[in-house]
Amino acid sequence: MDLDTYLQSQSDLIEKKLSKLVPEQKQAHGQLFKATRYALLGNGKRIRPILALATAEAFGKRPEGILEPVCALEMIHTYSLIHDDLPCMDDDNMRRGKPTLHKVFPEGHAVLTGDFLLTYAFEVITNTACLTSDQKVQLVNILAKQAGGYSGMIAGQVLDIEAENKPISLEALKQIHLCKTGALITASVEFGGVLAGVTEDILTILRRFGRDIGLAFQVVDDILDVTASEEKHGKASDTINGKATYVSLLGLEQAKATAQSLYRSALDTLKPLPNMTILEKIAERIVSRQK
Ligand code: GRG
Repeated sequence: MDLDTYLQSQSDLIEKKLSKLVPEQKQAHGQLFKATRYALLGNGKRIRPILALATAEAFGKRPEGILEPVCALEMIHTYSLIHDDLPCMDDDNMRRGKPTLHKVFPEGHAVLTGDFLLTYAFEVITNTACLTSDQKVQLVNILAKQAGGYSGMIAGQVLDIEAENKPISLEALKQIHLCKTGALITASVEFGGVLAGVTEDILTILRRFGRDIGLAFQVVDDILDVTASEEKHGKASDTINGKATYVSLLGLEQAKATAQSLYRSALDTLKPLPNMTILEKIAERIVSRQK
């Protein structure tokens, strides 16, 4: 199967499961599910759950039965986008090619939809029938840590806000990117490993791979910020928001070289493991993508 067909088929599985987890007909909660479906369904690349499924599959675990926990990654990611777009943060008008949630629903609903997705993600993991209690605890721990506040996504967001409109070193920007974007991508690869029941040694390798592709993902996002149109990228430019990027610090060519170097490092990390073709191809797509 070629990569595009693979990505589409995994994305379809994820979309279907997300829709089932937040069903349309559930009307007992005011507009909560309607707002959640607006933000969650359609148009996302689903790279985090796809990475988790691909990692699990590389170790022989089929997607059936593990779709719920990988959807939890997409829920956390979508909550972060909703909150990041709010007037008190980036104040963005467009996300995933359509108006941001707070432009369509009241701002309070957008806050609460993000809160709902954050907490529901953990409920979904702990409700998954085919996981052992041990696996559930591991997944909850990974997600809490990587989405959380001392070295994860929230920490990255705080550092990002504090760095706005200030000169910043490349090392400091790398730290922000690793936390803000890299942490959840690392969690996705770790999820795949835990779901397939790999050893701690393999998890360590996967974590290193996740860190490289997570950083590469954000460096490419910085590149697309200046090279892709808003229509293609689906959101406004970070440069306009007064944020430093790899391109603003290094220039376009050097930023591209950095993404390539992270890609090569990610492939080197996987070398000791067999059957890594699909992860290698996804890593390549992360650095060559156009949106
Ligand atoms: C919790 C408020 C709060 C923020 C956390 C991750 C984050 C910090 C904010 C999201 C905003 C952002 C632009 C983060 C950088 C990561 C990134 C490139 C997000 C976009 O991810 P894609 O490209 O988006 O996977 P799709 O729409 O395809 O899912």
